[in-house]
Amino acid sequence: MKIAIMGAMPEEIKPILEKLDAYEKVDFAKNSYYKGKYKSLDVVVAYSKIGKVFSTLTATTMLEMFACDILLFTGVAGAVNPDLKIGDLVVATKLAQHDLDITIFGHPHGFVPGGSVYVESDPDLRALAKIVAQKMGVEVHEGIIATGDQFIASEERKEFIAKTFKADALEMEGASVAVVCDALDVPFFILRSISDAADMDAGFNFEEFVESSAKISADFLMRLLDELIERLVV
Ligand code: OS5
Repeated sequence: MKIAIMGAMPEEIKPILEKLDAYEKVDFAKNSYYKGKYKSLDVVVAYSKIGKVFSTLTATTMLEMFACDILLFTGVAGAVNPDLKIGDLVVATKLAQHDLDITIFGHPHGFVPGGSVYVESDPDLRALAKIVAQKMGVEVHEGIIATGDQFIASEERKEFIAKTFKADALEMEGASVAVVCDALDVPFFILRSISDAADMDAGFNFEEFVESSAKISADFLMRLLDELIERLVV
């Protein structure tokens, strides 16, 4: 069993790499992949760089070239749901591309023929996350994540995304990773910790909280990995 662990930025995978027992760096397609061991598990860790194109390339590489069996994504997100505060954890139930728009042909936002507006994440991994949250005594929210190639710092755009996709959080990579995993039939899990509220303060808040929120997400992901190992061994 080989697990892919992905982030988009260095900050998002740094706390993961620090917890690996050993790893080697393999360069491919202008990116670095860290092949290593975490306890009994083989893992491949990488940050893709920002956005849907780079995250698609990295997810595909991890599944096809490194032959990973499960993909786990960790990182930060902007809050859409006003109940979500900085540092809160959000597990994606399903993901959509908020900037995919061929509505002029009568299709809904986020839809292209042959695809679907939403891609659902793996229910078993979500259930495991609930067990981990309970054991840790932390609250983990489940919700819809909207993805697009834009850093959102506007109430107007945020409202559009909230209304159109019923999104709870937004970011720039999750839905593209979801499309890749769904197409290749690989179970995936997308976890984000809130770094900002996608509003006019988002730029400042993001810079202030990216590191701490990225660590909250990465630390939870490692606990999920521990739980996965227990279940795979027993
Ligand atoms: O990966 C991008 C999406 N992430 C989630 C997120 C988000 N997405 C959209 N809207 C929001 N309000 C969001 N809040 C959180 C975070 C990330 C956002 S883009 C951040 C770019 C930051 C940056 N720019 N330059 N550097 C960092 C330094 C640098 C310079 C050269 C090469 C590499 C890094």
